Amino acid sequence: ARPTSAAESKDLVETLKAEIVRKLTYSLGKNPSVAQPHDWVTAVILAVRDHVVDVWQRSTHESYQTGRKRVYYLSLEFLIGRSLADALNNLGLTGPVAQAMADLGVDLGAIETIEPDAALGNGGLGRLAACYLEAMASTGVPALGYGIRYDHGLFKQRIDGGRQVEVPEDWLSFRNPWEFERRESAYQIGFGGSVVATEKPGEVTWNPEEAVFAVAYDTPIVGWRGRDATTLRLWRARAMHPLSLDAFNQGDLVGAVAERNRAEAISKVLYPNDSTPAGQELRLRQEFFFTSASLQDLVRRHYRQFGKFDNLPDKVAIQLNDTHPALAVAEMMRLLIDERGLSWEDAWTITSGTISYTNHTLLPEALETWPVALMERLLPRHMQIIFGINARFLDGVRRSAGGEGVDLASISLIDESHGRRVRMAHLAFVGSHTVNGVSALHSRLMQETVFAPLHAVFPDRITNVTNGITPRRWLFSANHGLTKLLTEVCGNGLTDDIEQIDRLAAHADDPGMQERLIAIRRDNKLKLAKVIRQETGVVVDPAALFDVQIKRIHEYKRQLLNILETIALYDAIRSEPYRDWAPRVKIFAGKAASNYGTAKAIINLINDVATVVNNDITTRDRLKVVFIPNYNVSAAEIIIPAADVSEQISTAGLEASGTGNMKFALNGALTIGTMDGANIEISERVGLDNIVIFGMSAAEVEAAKRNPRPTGEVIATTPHLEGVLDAVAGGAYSPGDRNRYAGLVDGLRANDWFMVLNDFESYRLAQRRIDGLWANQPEWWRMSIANTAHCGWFSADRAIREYAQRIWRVPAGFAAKG
Ligand code: DL6
Repeated sequence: ARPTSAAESKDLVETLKAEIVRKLTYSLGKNPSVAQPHDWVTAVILAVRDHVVDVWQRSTHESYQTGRKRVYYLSLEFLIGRSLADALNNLGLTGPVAQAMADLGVDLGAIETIEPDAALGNGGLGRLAACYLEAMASTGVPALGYGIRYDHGLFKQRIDGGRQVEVPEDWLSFRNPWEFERRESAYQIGFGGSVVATEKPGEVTWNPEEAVFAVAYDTPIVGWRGRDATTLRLWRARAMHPLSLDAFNQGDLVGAVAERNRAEAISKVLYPNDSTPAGQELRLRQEFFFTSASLQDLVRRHYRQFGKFDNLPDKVAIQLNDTHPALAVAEMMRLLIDERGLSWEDAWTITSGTISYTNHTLLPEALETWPVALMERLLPRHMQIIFGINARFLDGVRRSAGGEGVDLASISLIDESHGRRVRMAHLAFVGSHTVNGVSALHSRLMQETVFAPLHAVFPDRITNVTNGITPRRWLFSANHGLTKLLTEVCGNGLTDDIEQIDRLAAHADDPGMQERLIAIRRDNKLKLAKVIRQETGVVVDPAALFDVQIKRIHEYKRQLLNILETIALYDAIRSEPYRDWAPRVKIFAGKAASNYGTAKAIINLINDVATVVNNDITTRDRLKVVFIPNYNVSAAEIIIPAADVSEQISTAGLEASGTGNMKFALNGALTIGTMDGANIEISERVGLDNIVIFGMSAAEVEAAKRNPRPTGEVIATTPHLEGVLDAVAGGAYSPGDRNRYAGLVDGLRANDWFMVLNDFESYRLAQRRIDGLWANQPEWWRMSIANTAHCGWFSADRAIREYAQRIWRVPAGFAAKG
């Protein structure tokens, strides 16, 4: 319970002090006088974890007792970031723990940054999973997230001579104080081998050639006000036989641990790919490993509790976060048929009544497929089951009314056109009762494009749940100044129901309110300016407009468009240095997949442009360009509250939703963006007069791809573009290596697939509109307030309630107002 009097507060601080010192002494074996900063942070986490565990055990026990339906969220990625500040904030312990630490002579703020970012994900998809686990705890939806406990998360990015260098990440090097190892919860995961018929007709046994153990590690995730907690259960791969004694005795030390190395490789490292499938066998092993362990775990738990399976769809909802866990469809069938003796029909009713699938991308190159031959070798029983599902499915369609007209090849789970491959999205689609996209546009495009043939067969299956973000991390924790003002203006109820933030709208034109917001933003910008100076050596002026694009580097996200326009702006300032230019800082951050050459060239170009621009005295007070290295969740928490402009400039139709767009708008940045993903819904909520929209629509992009305008013509008719491209291609920004960007520019000239050239002028004009708005500060802040006031709907709590009601059919424990 939260303290209600000064005496209670004092008692709480004293208790916390004792708890922390106890952890330091008895769990870490350190005396406070010799403890190092990482000892302190570990001791604080251990002490806070005890408070989380109290909540966790209560909620786990309660949901078990009441037999409530539970959600299992399967995701190959959880991009968690740091957990301490979040847990303290949700428990209402931030102040008391800070005081306790201060009494012990330690600055909590300073040591919090020692906690490593748990970067078990690449980008939006993994961060969404982390937001949703916290939101399920905050809305009272009983849930367990399943994933992999990678030894090494997403690589650290260094910038060396302007280029990205990948450095291995090692988040477990100081152990992970949040987790509990569960040796007793270990499952065997088989690979390879053969499938043989048993004596019973129709019954088979899979005899895997190889098996590894999946060992569970549990982390409790506490929700708002510490009312509830969910579990993140991550699997670690362990060898069945860690040491071969035979090989060891013969002196073959490498051979003695070969099995162990092969087994443990499964959970060794996160594939650093975003929007392109990894394709290698190890990835398929990872996918099956965590899917099988998770299903074995939930099936066992269910049977122990209920002693039967026919009620599984009433008690269990399994959400597949993209297709990475799509093998769940086949594995659930295998577990029910081969291991529990159910009939195919009953197993199918249960499987498809339990599973639902979220699609996160329509990029054709990102849709996972696996060669049939590889699946047959690695997962022979699953391949049989997939063939069985496919045969029944196609047969059913063929026999149905109108079935003769259906193009079976387009709906088949097997793609026969590129050497036989299993289409994982089709498998997930057919095996699910509901399939959702992550923004209104994306869900409509799913129906009209990639999934159109399947949508025709199952017209009610695709639905939309627009993504959401947790306001606890992305507003309350990240932006204390704004949160304080908001609770004053909108009332304390805001923290339980973020949609009450709309009360701010009434103050949009109030000069006093605007002044306060300006001061809050300035503080946030000062903090970011300090980080920029530390990380890049560049000094930026907090009075300048901070224009930010932070996300994975990808051609469709169009950092290239941004930097080319920056060059045009630079040229314009130099040619008219005495004009009244709005001073700007162009801020970039993001990682490129290690094998994505074009994305890495774009990072290089941004850094090269930064070097030229930042050293030019003509533009010194008007324009700065910075690339902040090693973008991660913690960096985002500092950058977003300091942004004036949020760049959401993907080629229309290609960004499924975006979630950064929501974080920025909620914190009051103005969006410059295309009509893509959730930008459209942001524009609908904040109003078209409070967002700067430019560029082609998704339909126009499609039309332009079908009937492309020659790029030479586009360049010739677009002011400034030829000069910018020539300068880049000719080495104006890479004087030591004049050819460095010839290939990048040649690629654009050859094919404007991502509409960088086509959208250039519209984007440039939109940026000049931004300049005009910045010059009119009362108007700027009116718009900023409208953004904050109307973005409460993009909360993960709203999204989770939608999933709970419409897809999982599980009641949320807490109503919106807490
Ligand atoms: O749904 C979360 C997030 C969206 O906001 C982004 O728009 C989308 O690009 C991202 N998708 C991926 C794709 N990976 N795969 N597969 O990360 O999902």
